Amino acid sequence: MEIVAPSTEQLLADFESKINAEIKIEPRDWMPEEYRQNLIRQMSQHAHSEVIGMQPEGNWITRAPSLRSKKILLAKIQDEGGHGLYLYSAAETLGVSREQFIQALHEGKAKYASVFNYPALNWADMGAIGWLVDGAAITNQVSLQRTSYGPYSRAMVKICKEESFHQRQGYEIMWRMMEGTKDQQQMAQDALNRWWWPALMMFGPHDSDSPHSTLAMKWKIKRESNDQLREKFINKTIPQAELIGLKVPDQNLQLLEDETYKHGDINWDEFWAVVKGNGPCNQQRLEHHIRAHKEGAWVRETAIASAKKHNI
Ligand code: BYC
Repeated sequence: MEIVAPSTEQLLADFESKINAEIKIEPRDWMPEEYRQNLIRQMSQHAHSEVIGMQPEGNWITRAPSLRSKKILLAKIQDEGGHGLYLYSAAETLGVSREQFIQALHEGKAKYASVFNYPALNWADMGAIGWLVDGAAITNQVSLQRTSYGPYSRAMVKICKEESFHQRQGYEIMWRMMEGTKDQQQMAQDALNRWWWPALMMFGPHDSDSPHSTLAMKWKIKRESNDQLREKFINKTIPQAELIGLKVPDQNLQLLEDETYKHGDINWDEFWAVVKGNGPCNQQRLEHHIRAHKEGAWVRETAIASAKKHNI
């Protein structure tokens, strides 16, 4: 009997019926090239965000106000490095090597979350980053646990467990500062003022200006849109701010009849400037990564030599 290879139309129909039936797409399954490319882009950017995101907090390990807070911050930052590893490994299943991902980052061809291009000025920023940045990230990542690509989805499950601890450690820092002196309360409010809008920008442009969303939603790479997730985030975060006496820096914030919030206009010019490399710390973040990568070459060489020696 002659075996006939399925046509591209048949392969696409099978792929889409799996997506519709909530069956995960796995690395060896056939997938449309656009699906693969969109995943490579999003997952590698996500991995880079985790690793570059270690920098604003890493700067504060030696200046943490107590041994307890130092240990917690150290563990949190280490987790972020781990998240980068899960995500690079998951992205490598799409046929791109780790070296290629890092090279694209260093050449400015791959992005990472815009929020990490802002400076962390004082200890209250450690609270604001954990509470708002990890809080925004977890809102997005809970949704991505249901993404259609198996390795990405499984990486998200593990990451979300750790991320919820991160969000709470940040909120605890803010809450303790709000119970402190007037100066400490002002520091907490100032950190919220500076991180609020960059955290809202983490969800990306409005749906109407998001070129990748249509396909990503159709093939369930993304399960909720940029605006839907941003709304979820503000609805859970604003009551948390109010509970400890903080005020969200949005003059046009509205509480709607259904008890949900509508935020004021986001400064998209600022967002795109930061995305294009012109934020306050873009150059510093990238230079630091390139330097650390060069200085760490001997670790990679030793690990490879050892793996070869032991036939791993
Ligand atoms: N920053 O069509 P769109 C963490 C770009 S780290 C920079 O909506 P998409 C943590 C976008 O790439 C976790 N660029 O895109 C770590 C695209 O440009 P390209 C971070 C952005 O992909 C340490 C263009 O704008 N989380 O938790 O459908 C310490 C058009 O956008 C951003 C993730 O990475 C941005 N914010 O949707 C503490 C989540 N937004 O690629 C905490 C994974 C958009 O065409 N990523 N752009 O050149 C996603 O869920 C999606 O990629 C996004 C954007 C929702 C971000």
